[in-house]
Amino acid sequence: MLIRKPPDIPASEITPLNTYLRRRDLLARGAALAALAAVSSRSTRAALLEAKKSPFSTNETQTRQADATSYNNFYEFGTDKADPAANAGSLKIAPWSVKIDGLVAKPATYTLEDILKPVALEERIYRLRCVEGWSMVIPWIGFPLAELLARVEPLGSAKYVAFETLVRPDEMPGQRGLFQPLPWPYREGLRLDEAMHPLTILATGMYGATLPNQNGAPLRLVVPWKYGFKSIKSIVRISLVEKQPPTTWQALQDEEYGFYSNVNPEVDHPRWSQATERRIGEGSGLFAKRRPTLMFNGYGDQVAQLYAGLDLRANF
Ligand SMILES: Nc1nc2c(c(=O)[nH]1)N[C@H]1C(S)=C(S)[C@@H](COP(=O)(O)O)O[C@H]1N2
Ligand SMILES: [Mo]
Repeated sequence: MLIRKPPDIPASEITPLNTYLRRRDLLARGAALAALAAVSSRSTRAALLEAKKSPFSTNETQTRQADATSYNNFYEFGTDKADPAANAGSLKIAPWSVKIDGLVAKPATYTLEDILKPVALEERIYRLRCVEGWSMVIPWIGFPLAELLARVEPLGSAKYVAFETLVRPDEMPGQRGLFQPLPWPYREGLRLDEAMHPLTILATGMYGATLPNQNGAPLRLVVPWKYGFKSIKSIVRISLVEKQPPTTWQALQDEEYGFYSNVNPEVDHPRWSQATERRIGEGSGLFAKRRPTLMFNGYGDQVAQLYAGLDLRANF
């Protein structure tokens, strides 16, 4: 497995990642708690943070790492599934900072290192279901978004959270030239209670390593009960706002892509059914096995109460 150095962390401080990987073997052999991921700063002694296997993880078969890192949607690098893996190497992910602004008591621009210093990383094995009708099971490494939001102290007037990916045409071929598939920056949004839900994470890694650029390095959202496009990659700005923020896919086609975009087998996309899905790695073409798509992608026990009283056909 290729282990890349997390951005901005000197090699001398990276040893604990190896510890983490060694302990992952223990986990595989059945040890209850183990995994260790490390984030440390240059100035303070290396802090070792316990990355436990989350109780929120699914025990379904994981998608092959090679598939999860070569079949991607990241339109900043092109619209074909193979484009992000081919082109995302040009993205410079260090240094990286995220501006958190809007309706918060403590707006801040955090470096990636600032963001990671106090958090305990966890491995979360989540399904990712794309609106196009395919799904994967990916072992993410990350931490609840709620922990970061708490640090900036959202004001009572904050009702939604808006996210933006960076605009950097020099490094992102999909952002230059005549044909640009989307308006930039790529934007997404969540209601504040969705953003604060314990299943909503910011991921910094997958498969025991830092995130490959094509999967949204160095920091991306993962919201497992919503279609994949809500899980915005390579985030540079998070804004707490009062009104429902515009999102990229809604701006492009609001008949087809709603704000909520909860995985819902009962609400079809106008051009295709959402009742079933193809699990990547389980055959293709004529031999593709299709699985039933589950309401809220199978996370209904945890999230259905967020939508009590909301008409999910009108609010798709
Ligand atoms: N910035 C940005 N984020 C994005 C996208 C994108 O084009 N740009 N595509 C989305 C879509 S449609 C999906 S299905 C997931 C795919 O994540 P993965 O490539 O890690 O599987 O990323 C989402 N996040
Ligand atoms: Mo998607």
